[in-house]
Amino acid sequence: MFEKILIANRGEIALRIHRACHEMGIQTVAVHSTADADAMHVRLADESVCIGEPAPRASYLNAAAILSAAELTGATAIHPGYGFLSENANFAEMVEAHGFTFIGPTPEHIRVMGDKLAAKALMRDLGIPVVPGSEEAIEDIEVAMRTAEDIGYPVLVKAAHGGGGRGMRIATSPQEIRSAISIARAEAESHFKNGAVYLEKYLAKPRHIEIQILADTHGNVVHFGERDCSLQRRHQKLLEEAPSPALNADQRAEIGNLVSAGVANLGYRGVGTLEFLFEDGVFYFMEMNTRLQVEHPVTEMISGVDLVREQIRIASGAPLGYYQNDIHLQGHSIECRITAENAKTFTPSPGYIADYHAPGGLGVRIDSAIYAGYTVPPYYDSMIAKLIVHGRTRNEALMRLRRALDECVIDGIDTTIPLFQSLITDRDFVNGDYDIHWLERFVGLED
Ligand code: MV4
Repeated sequence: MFEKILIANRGEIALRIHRACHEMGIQTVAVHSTADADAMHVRLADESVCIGEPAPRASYLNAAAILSAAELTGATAIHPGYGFLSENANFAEMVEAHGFTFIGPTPEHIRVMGDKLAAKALMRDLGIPVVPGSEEAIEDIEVAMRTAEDIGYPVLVKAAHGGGGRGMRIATSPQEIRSAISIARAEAESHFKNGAVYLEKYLAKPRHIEIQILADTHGNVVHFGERDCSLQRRHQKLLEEAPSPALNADQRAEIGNLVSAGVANLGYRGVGTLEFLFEDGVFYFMEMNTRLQVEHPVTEMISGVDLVREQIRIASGAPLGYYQNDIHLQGHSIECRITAENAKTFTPSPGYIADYHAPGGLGVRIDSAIYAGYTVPPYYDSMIAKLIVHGRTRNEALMRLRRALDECVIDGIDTTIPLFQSLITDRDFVNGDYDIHWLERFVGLED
């Protein structure tokens, strides 16, 4: 097992990884920008190294500085967390080339999943249902027209190397195809430096359902069921829950087993998430994330498995040590991503936190790196805390979430707590009756 791990991240996820390391008797090295000298992830780590100026490019994305910090402190493995360098295949390659262990999948698996078309082709060949669409990037408008006729309108033009909904355009008829392609291509070119686009059947009211898997280097793969991440605003998730109110046990087992079998044939290692759109009882694979995800705690709460501990064990070559039959999903978990933003306008609200009180009690978990007297810097993601609850039933989890939100004190900055307080009284939400477009409407009605 590793003696010392460098955590190449900041905020709550750096703390989350530190906690798993310390429970395993592993020393931690924090890296930080000049803006984060007083951050909790630095205070709790055994050692820390300043790696640059506040701008992410200069610090948390600075691969050379991070490798130097590992060399300097004698860390033998690097955990990238989420965001930043976590899905950068070149970084994973550099880490290994310098003799460190990258706590994550192989660079090859990261790279192929970054190419949406290649990922879809791979998954289809592994027996996983994918969204119908073009199998290659669009080169010829006539071919694109024929593909669109085959799959049926409306169709969606998507960026092959995209993400976050950029480079996406709907075409509802043949007349709209040409312009949809050129607009999507231009957007993809400017945002991803790659103008490759492809076609998919447009699903009007799906849910976003993702399956968590874990694979060791001995060929064992297990799944932990799904998370429902349909509640998003501008492609940012606000609230996630597990299990999904929309799935039954048979549907869960069926997609879970398909995914596990596919991932076993991939020869994948570590944690992974397969994202699906789910409509009218049918799953359609969209993308695979090769990192630990923000919302991983809801899966931990219903499974009792520490996913970060498992990542570290797998990276060290240890076998899983349990089978699918040993995994029992219990109760219901909900996560709220609390951000430093105005709850009505979503205007960023960085600044000084004068007072802070975290809720607690049975079934309540806070993953956060804030403290009373902390100043939220303006340079990074606005998420300041994840409030995660667990209950025996969805209703118990909802009641617990309501009282935990009411207990929470974060003074000095605006937060999105009031938005969650209003969301959890909404009838549709309480009934679990929502799709990927529901939250934008709800937020629109709020102001
Ligand atoms: C789709 C879709 C409908 N049909 N693909 C948005 C981000 C990107 N990763 C995939 N996205 C979508 N792809 C087909 N064929 C609708 C969306 C979508 C969406 C997906 C998940 C969660 C929220 C969303 C909000 C708007 C659009």
